[in-house]
Amino acid sequence: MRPLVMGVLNVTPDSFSDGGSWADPDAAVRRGVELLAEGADIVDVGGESTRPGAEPVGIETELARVVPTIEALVGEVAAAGARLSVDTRHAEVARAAVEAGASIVNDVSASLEHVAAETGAGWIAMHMRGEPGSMQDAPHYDDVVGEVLAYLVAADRRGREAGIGEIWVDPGIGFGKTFAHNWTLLGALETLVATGIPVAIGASRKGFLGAVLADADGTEDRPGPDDRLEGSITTACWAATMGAAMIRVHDVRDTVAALDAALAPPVPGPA
Ligand code: PMM
Repeated sequence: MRPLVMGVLNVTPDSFSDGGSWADPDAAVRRGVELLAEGADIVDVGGESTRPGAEPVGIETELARVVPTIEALVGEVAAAGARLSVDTRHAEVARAAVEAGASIVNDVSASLEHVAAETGAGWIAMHMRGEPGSMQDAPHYDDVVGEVLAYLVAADRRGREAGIGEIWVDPGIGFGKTFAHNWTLLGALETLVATGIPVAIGASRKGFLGAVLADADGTEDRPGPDDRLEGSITTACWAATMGAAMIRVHDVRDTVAALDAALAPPVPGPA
């Protein structure tokens, strides 16, 4: 079965890939509608960039970005049979977003289980080492797969104890991880899937793909976030084949088409 495709909608001036593109509310809503038309199952609305080195924004700013966007999209999303999630680390923002119509808290801090439990929303618990401002300063693990797995299994347990009915775990590609950590985690995705907890994954347009694509075309020029489509699609298809149940992407139309091709059932050879 094809995993759910979550389309990224960052209502921020500074996210690493689409920052600034949809910062004005009308543009954000138009982009949300576009993501639905491209086949997104979930539209993930974020009002604070978590790119490496990002400065936190105030709660009021985050609320002012996220809530009107969600309110404006609720009808369209329902009509498309899709859902809205809020990408936040802050309880107040998560609560207000669910009140406005989001039904999933996409929590890169894996600390908002009580908000999800109170509001009846689903919860995505993502692994991050440190804070966005400093997380890429020499992250170290003795056993990256074992440590991320243990963290996510513990988060799932906390979520169930809090009474959440829908829990996802996400290894947090790029969040306090080196190039090697990211590839090791992707390579070991099956181990995480084997826990039986639904796995979400977001590798779309991230920096570790730029490094590989530069080698692949031999130019050694690192493509910017908007030119990492091949890597984004390849990792999405890999993750789906390994059993991930949700893939978070910027390029929804291309990813959906590639996933459908990658997961097509085997058919007898040409007649
Ligand atoms: N990555 C980003 C933001 N939110 N949420 C989840 N669950 N998983 C991710 O990998 C993830 C996320 C960073 O990407 P962006 O700046 O393009 O939103």
